[in-house]
Amino acid sequence: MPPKKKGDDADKPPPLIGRVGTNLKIGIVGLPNVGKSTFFNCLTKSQAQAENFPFCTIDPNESRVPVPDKRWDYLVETYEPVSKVPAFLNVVDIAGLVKGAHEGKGLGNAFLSNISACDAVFHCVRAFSDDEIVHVEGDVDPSRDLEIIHDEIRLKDIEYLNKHLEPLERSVTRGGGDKKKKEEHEVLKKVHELLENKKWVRQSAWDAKEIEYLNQHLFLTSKPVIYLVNLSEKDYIRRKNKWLLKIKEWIDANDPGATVILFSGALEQDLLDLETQEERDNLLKEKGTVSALEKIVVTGYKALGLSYFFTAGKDEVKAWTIQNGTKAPGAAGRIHTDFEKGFIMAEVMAYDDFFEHKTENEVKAHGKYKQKGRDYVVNDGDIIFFKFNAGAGLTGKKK
Ligand SMILES: Nc1nc2c(ncn2[C@@H]2O[C@H](COP(=O)(O)OP(=O)(O)OP(=O)(O)O)[C@@H](O)[C@H]2O)c(=O)[nH]1
Ligand SMILES: [Mg+2]
Repeated sequence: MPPKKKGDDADKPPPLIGRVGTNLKIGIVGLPNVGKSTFFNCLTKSQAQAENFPFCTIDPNESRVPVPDKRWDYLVETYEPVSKVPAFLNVVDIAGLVKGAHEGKGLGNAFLSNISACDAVFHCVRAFSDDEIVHVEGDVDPSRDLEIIHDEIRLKDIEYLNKHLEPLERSVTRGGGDKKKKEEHEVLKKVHELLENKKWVRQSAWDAKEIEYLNQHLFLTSKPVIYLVNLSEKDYIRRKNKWLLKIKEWIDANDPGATVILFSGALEQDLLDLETQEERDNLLKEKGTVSALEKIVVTGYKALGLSYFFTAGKDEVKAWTIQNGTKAPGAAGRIHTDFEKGFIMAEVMAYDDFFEHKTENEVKAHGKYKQKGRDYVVNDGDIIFFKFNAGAGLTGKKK
């Protein structure tokens, strides 16, 4: 094995529960016919099939949506670059899931593997009344529906866990198994206890070593969830709905501290049908409300544990997605592997300093233009110029 290069481990972000990478996705999950595809279409300006019958969606639809950011807008205004690339949130519209799904009811287990392929969940729940729109449980009752989905996902994890825990237990109790097996066994026992107590994996504190074992399994219940409540337009505008208190009580009891965002699929659909931004702005003004989509996108992106830094110049203003905690060489590697290999330093301006002083020279004049080494943990919104050794002894600088 070649000797480890200095900094190899030191450059890695701290362990987080979940997949490593920047191409992470958030999946829209909920009962059938609650407006998931309608919401997906509004969010991503796509045209996934959305009709009034359960299980309209079978295969997942995937798209990406730019992450709105005033900082990126300002950099684009300032540099007027040839190329403008914002950060994107990858979103997947998943088939509806019903009670008993973990045992194969409804569309069976396929959708669970679709959730498994995602790294966070938008849990979409219906709180609008409309006799025309079929409800698979017969009537509208969001806290019951939240419970169904929450439970199905947990039960699926129990089923998966038992398959792995039993052989491990046999081997460890027989005195077999190395240190790693024993450690894994301890972690899986803890997972078992949590799940049996109706808790999700992410509702417990885990140390770095435990996270390594968890990440060999990627439990569905380790994924962050954002709850999206679909209201009628009227209820959304007046921020009132007869189910909201019950929803809050359910969240407080089952997922305390979770983020809940109200939206109206009907309103978002009306906005989507308009042709220009001006028309959309006028409609919102007339109704005295705002669209919930921006907040949903930004919150979803954060739930994935992602952030971004900027490169900014006349050629291009670009937001580069990184996992939170990424150090400067890893961030450089997002642009090009050579930048990581030949990393010399990162020249960094915090966005707020750039906004305050308006030009790079003024930021420098105020002593806020910093040169950072390989241990620097990149902050969300940093504007970075990387200096790297281009291999042939050349020194390069990337704007
Ligand atoms: N009144 C009302 N109807 C809605 C709303 N959102 C969606 N619908 C209607 O509900 C029906 C189902 O919408 P979809 O978006 O296909 O629902 P889904 O959750 O993707 O359904 P599946 O793919 O079957 O799981 C469609 O007829 C939509 O027009 C809403 O906010 N209000
Ligand atoms: Mg659908």
